[in-house]
Amino acid sequence: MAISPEQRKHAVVLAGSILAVVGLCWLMKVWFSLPVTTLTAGERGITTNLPAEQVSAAKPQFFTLADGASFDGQGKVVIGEEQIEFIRVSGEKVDDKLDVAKGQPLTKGRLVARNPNTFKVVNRGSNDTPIAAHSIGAEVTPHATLFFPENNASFGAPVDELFYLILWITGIAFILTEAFLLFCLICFWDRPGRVAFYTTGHHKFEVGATLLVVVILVMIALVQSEMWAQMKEILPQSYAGKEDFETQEKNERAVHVQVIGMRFKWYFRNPGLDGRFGTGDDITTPTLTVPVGRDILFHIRSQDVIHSLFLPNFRVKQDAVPGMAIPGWFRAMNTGNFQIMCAELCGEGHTTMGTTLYITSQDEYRAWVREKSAEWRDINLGGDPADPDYDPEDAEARVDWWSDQGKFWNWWDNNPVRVGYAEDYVK
Ligand SMILES: [Cu+2]
Repeated sequence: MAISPEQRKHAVVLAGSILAVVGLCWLMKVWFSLPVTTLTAGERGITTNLPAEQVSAAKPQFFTLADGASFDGQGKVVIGEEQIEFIRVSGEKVDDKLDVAKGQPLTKGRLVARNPNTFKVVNRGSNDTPIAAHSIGAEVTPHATLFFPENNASFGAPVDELFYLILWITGIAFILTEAFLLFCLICFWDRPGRVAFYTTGHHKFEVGATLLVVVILVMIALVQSEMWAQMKEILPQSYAGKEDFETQEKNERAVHVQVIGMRFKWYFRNPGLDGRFGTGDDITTPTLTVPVGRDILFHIRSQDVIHSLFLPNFRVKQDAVPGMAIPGWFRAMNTGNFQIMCAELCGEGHTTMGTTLYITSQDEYRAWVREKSAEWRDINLGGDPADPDYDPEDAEARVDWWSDQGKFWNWWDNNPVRVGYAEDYVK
């Protein structure tokens, strides 16, 4: 079969179009995989790579950073009276166009430094000074692979496989259709003497293409059904209110936490040493601390609008819907510090809803609960006046802080929802 010069030209243009689209995809890939470290400032403070032990040693916050937090660009953060010193371990200069680098107060806004800027806290003043637990968060590493942050969930691998399967199918379809579009644009544009070709389409081709799409969608639905059941329907059992903490630990029960989404914060509650939610020894935190290698059961409620708890490293994204207590679970494979975000546009502060998930060893977790639960019992009571360290002002601040925080949990406890989408909801 002889190939006319016209056909050869068309073949070259088609090949060129495919290459052009593949090239654009590659550029997008490079662009989106640029790692970025985000230091979050404002009410919720600054995210650094403070080691987890130091963070969990920090007492719960009872002042916000909005008053007086500043970053002088030399690596110092001032919170009230307290100075926290940072050193930049590596990386280029932080963008000095940002207010924060000029030493202006960090009230709102973000300092974004490109990797490999790593900050290390070298001095955080007195260890006894209560610091916003998530103001000074730990390192939140992007852990980026091509498209995903590193998977750390026991059920994560098939989720990623499904994503890549869909990406391959849609990617190939995208490249072929875009290349064909480019090809048509170039080869069939207006030329002297050329007459437009009138077509009403190709019926068999259309039926075939539609059937192909149906087959692909049904296949994806079948492939993912088991995974969906495992992630969303088969939940670990809760022993909150049935066994105390030590018994639950001995029996390796699922760790049950409650989550409140509100504009614009997440709050997490651990039932504490009595293993029962809604009592004085509950641990309330703006960050989430849970152990590695155990089932983590959570219930999410929203106090206002729809939020979505997003744990990118755990392939968990669960809406918080007003009027519902929605359960979910995951099991971490490795310890580390990970990002928590809100994945539902919930208002002007939506992007500031980020916080940190600490996955600790089981022993560290037990020590953390024992210590924090006792501390929280103290906070609820304003401390023990017999304690040599007892400071009335501190006690007042604690109680104030608690009454501020406690109202969210009072709201939770006093407005039980009867309908989650699972039957096992326990208060
Ligand atoms: Cu939100």
